[in-house]
Amino acid sequence: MTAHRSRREFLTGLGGVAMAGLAGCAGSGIPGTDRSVDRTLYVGAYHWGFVLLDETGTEREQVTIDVGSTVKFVGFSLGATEAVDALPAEVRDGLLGHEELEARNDDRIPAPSETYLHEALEDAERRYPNHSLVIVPAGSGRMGGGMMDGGMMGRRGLFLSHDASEPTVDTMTAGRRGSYTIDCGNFCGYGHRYMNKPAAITVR
Ligand SMILES: [Cu+2]
Repeated sequence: MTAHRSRREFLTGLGGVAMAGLAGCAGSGIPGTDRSVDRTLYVGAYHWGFVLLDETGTEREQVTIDVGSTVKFVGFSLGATEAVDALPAEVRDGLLGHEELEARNDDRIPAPSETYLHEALEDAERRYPNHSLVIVPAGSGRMGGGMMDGGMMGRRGLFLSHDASEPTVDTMTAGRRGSYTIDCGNFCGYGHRYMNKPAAITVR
């Protein structure tokens, strides 16, 4: 298998936005710590949030990286069993189960007026099973809460399929200091607009 890994500046460019085209390449090999990069960060997506883990499998609310350093992002849907199985064991062990994730939703996301949050969740998992990973400057917001189909700056980020057989890996350089939010760029149902991790990455 050819390891066609993409490298690009991240956290630079138009208006300070961020990564990434659809070029994140599945198939770039074992998603473990890579000595050719400064950091490896693991980002798991679920309806409706992200978990961010470092190289030790510790979940982090916030990670600080040095400007100019190279970061490998390993993205995956928590529902993609094969992709999760391909993660390093310590990262897999650091992941939360479905019930814990749903409890987080209950804390963070208001129920829709017409139904229960759980019903909205099941509906979304069935009808809009996929997410994507986008990194945007913190506080930039999303126009209208929807970044589907191009969305803001025309970037959809790394696509995270619910049935991916391996994680989606992309390596980037942190080109600009600032605070960045992890966001979902693929419409994923009722809670999509709550699916973000504000100011999760600081480039110093
Ligand atoms: Cu999503």
